[in-house]
Amino acid sequence: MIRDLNPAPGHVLVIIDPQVDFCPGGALAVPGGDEVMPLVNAIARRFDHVVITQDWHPPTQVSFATNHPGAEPYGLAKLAYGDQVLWPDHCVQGTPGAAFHPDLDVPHAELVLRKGYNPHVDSYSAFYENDRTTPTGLAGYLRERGFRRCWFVGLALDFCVRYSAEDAVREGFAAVVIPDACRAIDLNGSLADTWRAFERLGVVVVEPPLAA
Ligand code: VGL
Ligand code: ZN
Repeated sequence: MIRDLNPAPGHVLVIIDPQVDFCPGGALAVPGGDEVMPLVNAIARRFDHVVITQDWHPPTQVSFATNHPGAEPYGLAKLAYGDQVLWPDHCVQGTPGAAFHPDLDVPHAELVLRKGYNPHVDSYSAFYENDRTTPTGLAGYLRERGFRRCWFVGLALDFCVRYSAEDAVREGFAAVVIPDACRAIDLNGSLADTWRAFERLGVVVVEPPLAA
């Protein structure tokens, strides 16, 4: 029911990785990534509670192709925890590319959650690192605050937004994704896989404008 999709008590907006490096001109540019900022800002104004995640890698991060001699970005590495896509160096801690995009305007965000700081394990999801077992602490934070439904916007739809929404459902939250306020990388069918995963897990996909 549409009315249930409107932000309400117990709802939190989670803005995923709205960072310079994921926008055109950045180190891991998502096509159109900068275009989402005005809509993200407008959606955020409707929420009393907002959390922002920040991809925050050390230069030694295992998902950087530069840390695998001879490897190319966008290839795969077989790591102890499974296959890991290798990325261009991006969102390195303290660098301009790791900063939030200058058009992001969400002063009332209550938590900035950094992820991907473990050199040995990447972290797409806001809830679990890519070993799928190391928690970031977000589930406990959201539960302790009494939130029941997480709404997701940001970058990239088929990586960090996808895994965050899936893990939200696994952690017992209702999950809603607003694709208009997301952009995708679309690597080897990852976007089609994302829609299938959302369907399978019961992640709700909505288009704005939300009902008044
Ligand atoms: C992301 C690839 C690597 C994302 C982060 O935010 O979707 N993708 N690091
Ligand atoms: Zn990253």
